[in-house]
Amino acid sequence: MLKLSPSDVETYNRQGFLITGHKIGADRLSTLHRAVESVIEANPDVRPERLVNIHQPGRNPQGLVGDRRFLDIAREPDIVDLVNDVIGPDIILWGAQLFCKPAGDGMAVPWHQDGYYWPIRPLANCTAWLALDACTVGNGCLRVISGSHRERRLFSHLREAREGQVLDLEVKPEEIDETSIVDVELEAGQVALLDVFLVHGSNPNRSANRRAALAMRYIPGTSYIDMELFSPRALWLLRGKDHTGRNDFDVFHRELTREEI
Ligand SMILES: O=C(O)CCC(=O)C(=O)O
Repeated sequence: MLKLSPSDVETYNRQGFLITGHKIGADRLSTLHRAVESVIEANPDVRPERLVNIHQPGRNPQGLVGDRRFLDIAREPDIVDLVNDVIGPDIILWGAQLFCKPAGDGMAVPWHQDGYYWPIRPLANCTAWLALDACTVGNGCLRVISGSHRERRLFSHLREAREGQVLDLEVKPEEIDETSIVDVELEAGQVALLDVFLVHGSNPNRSANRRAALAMRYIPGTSYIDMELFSPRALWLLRGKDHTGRNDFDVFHRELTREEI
C-alpha cells in the first residue's frame, strides 16, 4: 500500500494541494495515451479539454463516448491509496475529466473552485490530477492559489463565457491573491492531489507541445451527490462504505455490460 508521509498530509492540508511522489510507469502511460487518442476520435464535436465523465465506458449520460482505460486508472490501488490518506478509507469515484490542451490552441481554464460547481453534501472531494504529458508553464500547466481552500468557503464567481476558456464561471478577480499563485509543473505520469475548495485554473497552450491531464474525482463515504441538481452519472464505491445511504451505485451500471463494469 502506498502511503503519504505525515508531512505530505500536512502539506496537503496547509496548501490545499500536494505534488505526490507517485509516478505511473511508461507502459501505463502509453496505454493512456492511446485512450486519449481514442476518445478524441470518438468525440469529434467536443473540445478535448471538455471530455467529462470520460471514464464511463460506452456512451455516458452527457452524450460522450468514454473509455474503460480511464476507469482502470481511476481504480488503480496506488492512486486510491493516495486519496485514502487525505479523505479517509471510504472512497467513492464519481467523475473523471480529460483536460487535453492541443498544441497551439489549447484553451485556458479560468480561476475557479470545483466546489462551486458540484452539489456534494457535505462538500468534500479530492481530485487526483494525473499529468499525461509533461505539464510546464509553456504549455499551460495547472496553476493554483496556495492556501485558498483554508477558510473552506466558496468565493463569489462571475459567469463569463469568454472565448477560448473551458469553463464559464470564474472567481471574481478581486478575490485572487496573486502572491500565492503556484505553477504546478509535472512530469508525465506524476500525480497531484487537489482539495475541493482550492482556487485553480490554467493558461492557454500556445506552445508546440500538447498538455493532457486526467482529473479523477473522489468523495468520502460521508458525503453524497445530489443528483437532482447534477447531470446524472455512475458512482463506484471503491473502498469502505457509503455512510449517507444516499448514493445510488446502480444507476448506469445497469446499462454497462459485464466487461464494462
Ligand atoms: O487541467 C486544468 O488545466 C484544469 C483542471 C481543473 O480545473 C480541474 O481539475 O478541476
